[in-house]
Amino acid sequence: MPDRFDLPAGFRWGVSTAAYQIEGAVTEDGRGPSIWDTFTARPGTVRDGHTGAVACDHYHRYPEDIELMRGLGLDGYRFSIAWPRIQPTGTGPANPAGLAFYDRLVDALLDAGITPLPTLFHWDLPQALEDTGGWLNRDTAHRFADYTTLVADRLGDRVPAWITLNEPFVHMAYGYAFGIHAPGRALMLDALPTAHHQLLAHGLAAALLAERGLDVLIANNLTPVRPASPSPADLAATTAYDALHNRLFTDPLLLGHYPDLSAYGITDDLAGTVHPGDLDLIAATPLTGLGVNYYNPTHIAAPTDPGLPFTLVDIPDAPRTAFDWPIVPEGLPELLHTLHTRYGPALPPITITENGCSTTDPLDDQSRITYLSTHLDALATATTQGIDIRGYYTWSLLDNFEWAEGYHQPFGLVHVDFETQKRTPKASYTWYRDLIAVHRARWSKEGSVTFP
Ligand code: PNW
Repeated sequence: MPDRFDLPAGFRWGVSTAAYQIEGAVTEDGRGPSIWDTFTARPGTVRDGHTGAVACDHYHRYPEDIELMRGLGLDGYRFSIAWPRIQPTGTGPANPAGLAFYDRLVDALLDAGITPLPTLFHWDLPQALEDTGGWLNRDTAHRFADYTTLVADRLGDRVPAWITLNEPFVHMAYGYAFGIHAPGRALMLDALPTAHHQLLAHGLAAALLAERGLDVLIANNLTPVRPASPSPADLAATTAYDALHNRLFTDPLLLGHYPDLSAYGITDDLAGTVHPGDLDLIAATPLTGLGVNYYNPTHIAAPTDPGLPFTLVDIPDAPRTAFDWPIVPEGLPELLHTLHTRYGPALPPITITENGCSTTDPLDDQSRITYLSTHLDALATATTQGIDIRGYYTWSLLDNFEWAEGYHQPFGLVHVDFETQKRTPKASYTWYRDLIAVHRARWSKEGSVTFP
């Protein structure tokens, strides 16, 4: 069986973070309010009333955090740019202090030999744009294009590859359909236009990035979808869920059309939202790579309530993370095979842009090491079966603000004491550092081949 040391030569190792989860400094240097500032201020939204107001104070401590990254020997760092730092109200000229922060960050990363991989939108929409409808409003896609121009013009000389959106499915589902994330809307299937407007934003931004000679990716949280039983009703429900979670956000990019949601009993479809020419625009700029955020598979059964054409059910017998998410490493190659089969030559090279777990382990986080090593071994089986996988960015460098869970789900290779802001590398940090070094030595012509 291939294992993680068999991942290909040139494979890129990284870590991922997102602005609202680590930066803090939410009122500094002219940053405007985002929907997450508004949402976390509302009682009952986030566990124990936690907010990202301070988070890991990365805005001030980024040099220390880059030293931690340098210590890992990373190839790349995936972070996100806070739109409300660049345009405090989501429109108009750039806030110079906001651009300057990311300028410093990028230069410090390059000095450390780490390639910056920014995500333009990781859920922290400027509140002023939410006030005009957020992603329900088609105009937000055009505002995103303006924002992209401002950032790409400033950083594009040093940043080769860009991720447009993080997990548009989760933003639609949690933010607009169920209301458990900002902006806290509970529209159920009426949230569907936010899918199209996010994809339109991707298409507009992708063209602007490509015009500047920059590589374009998107980070989708894709899940292998399995029927709870072989019954026709469970199978039909599985196909419906797969269409809504996976294909809705990938078919338009790679095939140029939406899945036919009405065929799966999703009646509130996108007619009226999709204008002539939109699908051409969304698919026009080829993706340089597809970012895949993988956490776990999803098991689906026939619907039990009339609102949705499926029910999510537990995965029996799987071990669980501290978040109670099932641990199923073989779901990762299963997902990649499905993509390979479904999209064929239209599938661009894949980068795993997130994978990781929360654990309640102390600094000796053996359960995280087991999670990461088993997923990387599973990933290696996919690369040896002809799937082009270019890199792996673990979620996350630091324990951080885990959205509705506040600071209760530590995902970091590095422990953060949120009272003192002291960073302490966990056992998984040392393990990841050694893995990267051994993998690199194995594949470099000069290096000696050693296996632990
Ligand atoms: C991702 N789910 O979110 C996000 O991109 C990160 O910001 C986040 O910290 C990380 O995963 C860990 O949660 C997800 O329920 C949120 O399937 C929810 C799900 C998946 C990903």
